[in-house]
Amino acid sequence: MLIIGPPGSGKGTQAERISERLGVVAISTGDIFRANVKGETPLGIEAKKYMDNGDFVPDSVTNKMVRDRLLQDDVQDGFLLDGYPRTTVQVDELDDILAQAESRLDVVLQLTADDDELVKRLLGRALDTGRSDDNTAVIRHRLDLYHGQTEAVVARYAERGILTQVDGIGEIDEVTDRVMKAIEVAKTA
Ligand code: B4P
Repeated sequence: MLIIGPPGSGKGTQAERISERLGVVAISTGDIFRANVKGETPLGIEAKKYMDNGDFVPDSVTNKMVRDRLLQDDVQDGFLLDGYPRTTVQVDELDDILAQAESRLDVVLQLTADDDELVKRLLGRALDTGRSDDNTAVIRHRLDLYHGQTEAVVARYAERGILTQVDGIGEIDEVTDRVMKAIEVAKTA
């Protein structure tokens, strides 16, 4: 399954909980990039140039990283991708990877929240973690990219009839309850 949402909608937060409850591996492209930035690997040095400005890391780099990750043994029984695909080029790549693996997506979950709430949450996170991409100008840019590019990704999955929307506003536990119910309904559909 996939979890899609604007920055700050709770993707990473909910992905961790879904992963625990369903026993599926959660893969966050943002986390992989951040681990590489921290380790100062060649991938991290490349990704940092984009992440600090709130830009997407180029599709060529991101696609290769996801392809390599999805070939590993621990995802053969299923996975939850958090933060990928974010562009329609990435949707095409994922289609290709899944076709090769003779696999398919069961559920695409979209977490929704309004921009003002998202800015508030991310500025709150900046105080706790000091993430370099959590400042007002960069957050606004990340939101623009979501509306300009990732909403087209959401539309593609809606056309395929596998999109499930969940309201991301409310207490974290409350959102988790909604998410788990939505997955249950989608699985039996
Ligand atoms: P991500 O790591 O995906 O960052 P994000 O969009 O901010 O989401 P995250 O998962 O961290 O936050 P969440 O909403 O859970 O990406 C970072 C960067 O990596 C991108 O900008 C880009 O440069 C690059 N990148 C990643 N994937 C890419 C791709 N496919 N292609 C190209 N580039 C890519 O939570 C945010 C905060 O809200 C947390 O502090 C949390 O505690 C809080 N929160 C969560 N739920 C809440 C709730 N219900 N109420 C109140 N607060 C809540």
